[in-house]
Amino acid sequence: MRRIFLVAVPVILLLGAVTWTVLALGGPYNVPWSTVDGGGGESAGGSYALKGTAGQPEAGSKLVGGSYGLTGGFGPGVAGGPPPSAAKAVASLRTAVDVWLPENDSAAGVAIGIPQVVDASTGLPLPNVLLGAYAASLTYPPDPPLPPDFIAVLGCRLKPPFETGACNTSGDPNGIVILSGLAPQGAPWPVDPLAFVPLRLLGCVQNVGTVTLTFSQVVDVNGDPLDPGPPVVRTFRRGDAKPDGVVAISDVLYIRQYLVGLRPLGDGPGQVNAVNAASVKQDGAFDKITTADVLYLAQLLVGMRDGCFSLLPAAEPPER
Ligand SMILES: [Ca+2]
Ligand SMILES: [Ca+2]
Repeated sequence: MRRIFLVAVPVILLLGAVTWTVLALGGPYNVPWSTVDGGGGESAGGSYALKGTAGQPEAGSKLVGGSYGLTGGFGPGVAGGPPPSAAKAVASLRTAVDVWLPENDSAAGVAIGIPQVVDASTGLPLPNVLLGAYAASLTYPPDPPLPPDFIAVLGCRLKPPFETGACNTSGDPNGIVILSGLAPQGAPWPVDPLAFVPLRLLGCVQNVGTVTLTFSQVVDVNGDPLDPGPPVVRTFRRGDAKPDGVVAISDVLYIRQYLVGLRPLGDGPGQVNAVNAASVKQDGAFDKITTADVLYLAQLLVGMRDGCFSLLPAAEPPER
């Protein structure tokens, strides 16, 4: 079979994908970053084939006129794409108890936040950056199928000033909550929380459940992208109120001390992990931290409940 290959290197506007970046060297001029999409690849029909390429010859070349310059390049992921953002949004995923409206009920879960915006290179805070919008996902071990570490998401609520947005908890079988929010006037950081997601641990004390927060996009109030930073991963263990990896009498003590105001919630040293504590005994629509959690843990430790907090049959009295 005879095949004719036409290499169309110069035909940039028809087949190429070219990115132009302006080096604004002065004056109020701007050409926004953009692409002309087409791309290379092969088209075939009958005994003919056409191979196209992108506009390599122009990439990296620079046109200069007076005090202005224009540099050609490629799309994202290839050298010559948009310059990396100088600002990085630091993400947080912390455990918390929130009042759930309009039910006016409390719930234990995770608070999603951006507590800080820093220079991506130096790590120093950038106090003048105003946040404009974000998109994120929260992934967790789902049901079904039913792994021993699965976690239930019980809802989602966006918080001011990012109430305008979306919070999709429609039972994704892959265990994903999709979040997005918009603050048209801009919001100074810290914004913590952006949203609150009540969680319930349905595993047993020997299982660890993992929740991962990933910001796919964060922009400032001008629409300029910020480096969204790496994913934030949190692990949970039902009953591990003092989060040290084991369920013990100290966890009973931690919850009791929280209930009488002697110990705070939080993720730091000496603080009570709200999700681990509240999930011991599950409580209707949302899990709360109550004396029932103390009781269930104590019963587990004396052998009255199994590792999943189900009551065990009472032991037979010894024969005489
Ligand atoms: Ca513990
Ligand atoms: Ca509870």
